Amino acid sequence: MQTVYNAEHAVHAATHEFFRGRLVPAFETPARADYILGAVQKVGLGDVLAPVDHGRAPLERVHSARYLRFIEGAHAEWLALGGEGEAFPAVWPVRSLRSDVEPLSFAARMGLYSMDSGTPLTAGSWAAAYAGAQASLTGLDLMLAGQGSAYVLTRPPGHHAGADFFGGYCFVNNASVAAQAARDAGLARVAILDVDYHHGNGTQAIFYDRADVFFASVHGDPQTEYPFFLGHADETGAGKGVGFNANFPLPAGSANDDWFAALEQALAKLTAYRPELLIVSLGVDTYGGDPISHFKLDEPEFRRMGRRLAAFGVPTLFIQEGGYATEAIGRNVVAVLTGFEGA
Ligand code: SP5
Ligand code: ZN
Repeated sequence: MQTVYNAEHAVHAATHEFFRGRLVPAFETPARADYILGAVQKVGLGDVLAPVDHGRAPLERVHSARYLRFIEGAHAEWLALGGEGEAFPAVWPVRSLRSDVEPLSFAARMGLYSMDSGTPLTAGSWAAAYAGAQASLTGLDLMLAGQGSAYVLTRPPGHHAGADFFGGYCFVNNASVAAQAARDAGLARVAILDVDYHHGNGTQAIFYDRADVFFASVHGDPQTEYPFFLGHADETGAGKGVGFNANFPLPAGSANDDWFAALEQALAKLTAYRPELLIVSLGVDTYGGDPISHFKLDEPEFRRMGRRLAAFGVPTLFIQEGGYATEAIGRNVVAVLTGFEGA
């Protein structure tokens, strides 16, 4: 399996994030990708390729132009105002407040274009996220050229980012950019399977009223788990998209058999859909040793996940999302990919 590696990831390097009102060391770090790259090379997964630049247009098929412009310039604005280090939002246009008027205030625009204060905006956020989207598009090119699988090694992750907001460590929704580009390249039905511990609220929202991209997700129950406000089982799509969204929330603490039972249900939905391409939002924060998540998967289960996804029998593009047990992330990701390859 070939890997497309976003080497620009390292320019997005937050030192801190908020947790319980205090700044703690950031969980989403450059070391994550370094460990994964090391593991990919160690097992000899396959060639490691650089992204090809596809420009900004494929990002604008998913995100609003004004949102992308904001992210591109936000850190420079922050510095010009006297800010130091990373920027965090602190005020949001919740119910009864207007989000149709773009304020002049930088603090207000930070809130307009975000969903949480848990996502440090750094000097390199835009460059890293832009290059990550290019890596995803390059991975899609491999699929369109007839590869049976490919892996996009990138950070920051993407699945929490919506059409016009960042959050959950995510700025540009890589899986959504690739799915939309696949549709634009002529594929009729694309499926996104999100196996990250956290519900992929951004991806779901982007395709919620559409039948041409099916979103299925297995994740921690939003009653208790981030992102809290989306990811329930009764979210099945809207308008033309009714029946093309499927959520399988599991209680925190769930372990192997419960997780794989939910995966079977998700795959049953996707089998009926008959997608031409499967995009896997591959978070390995389902690992038992993950510091911010609460499932209990381990390396053998990641291998089993890969084997099961191979048996699904559809060309599969893996795109990296979460996973915060830094020293274990490489072997967990590679277990999925080699499980897939070996099947
Ligand atoms: C892509 C992805 O996995 N995003 C996850 C975003 C999670 N944001 C909430 C983080 C809560 C941090 N809790 C720290 C717990 C320390 N014990
Ligand atoms: Zn996650």
